[in-house]
Amino acid sequence: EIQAIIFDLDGVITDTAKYHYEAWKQLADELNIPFDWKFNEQLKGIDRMASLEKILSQLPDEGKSFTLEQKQDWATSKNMNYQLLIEKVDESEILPGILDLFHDLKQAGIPAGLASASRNARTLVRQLKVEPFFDVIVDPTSVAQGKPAPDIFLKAAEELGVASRYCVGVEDAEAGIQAIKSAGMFAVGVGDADTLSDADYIVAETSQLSFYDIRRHFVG
Ligand code: B16
Ligand code: MG
Repeated sequence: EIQAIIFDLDGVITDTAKYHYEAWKQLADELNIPFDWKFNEQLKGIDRMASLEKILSQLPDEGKSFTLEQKQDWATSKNMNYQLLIEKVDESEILPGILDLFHDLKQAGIPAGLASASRNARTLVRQLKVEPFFDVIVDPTSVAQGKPAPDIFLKAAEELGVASRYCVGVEDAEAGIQAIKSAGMFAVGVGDADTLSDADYIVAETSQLSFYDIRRHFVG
């Protein structure tokens, strides 16, 4: 039986992927690095510095000549772009079906955790007014390795006091599904079935997420 559900934020609870894209695009344009939606797919679930490294690796010299300080400045600049873009996010940006799912979990007495790679996750959770639905919000700075490593999902399970095999993880990114699977959990993917083929159960959109369907498919 399912004993806990652990959620990703960006792309599952709210569509901040478009703001991350916009913020990286502004930086990439300044640096004259080609950047489009397709490339942005690779950055989903990947933390800020690792995302920057991927973008810089597009340059012929592979970004090897940049100092750490320079890279940190660029990462900060992207984050400033991002914070401006998310300033006005409110509960109207909660993705379809998510509130119903949260209410069903509450009713069923199933605790929920948040395992987002974003250092802005707490701010967003507050702006979206979904804080009361989470029993645990993992601080991504407290885990050694980002997604696709299992660390953040394992930390959420540990803080919830539930063994991995009774946990369900919900993710929109390939790196996130890998993290859930390496944590030994049941993976629910939201999005494209080809991209998320390692998931145990896939829905195309958040509106199709239902606790009862997840429970029916669950193999622990
Ligand atoms: P920040 P998630 C991830 O959040 C995003 O998918 C990814 O695009 C972003 O780079 C990462 O958070 C770090 O975000 O710069 O705000 O710390 O999908 O794990 O909720
Ligand atoms: Mg995500």
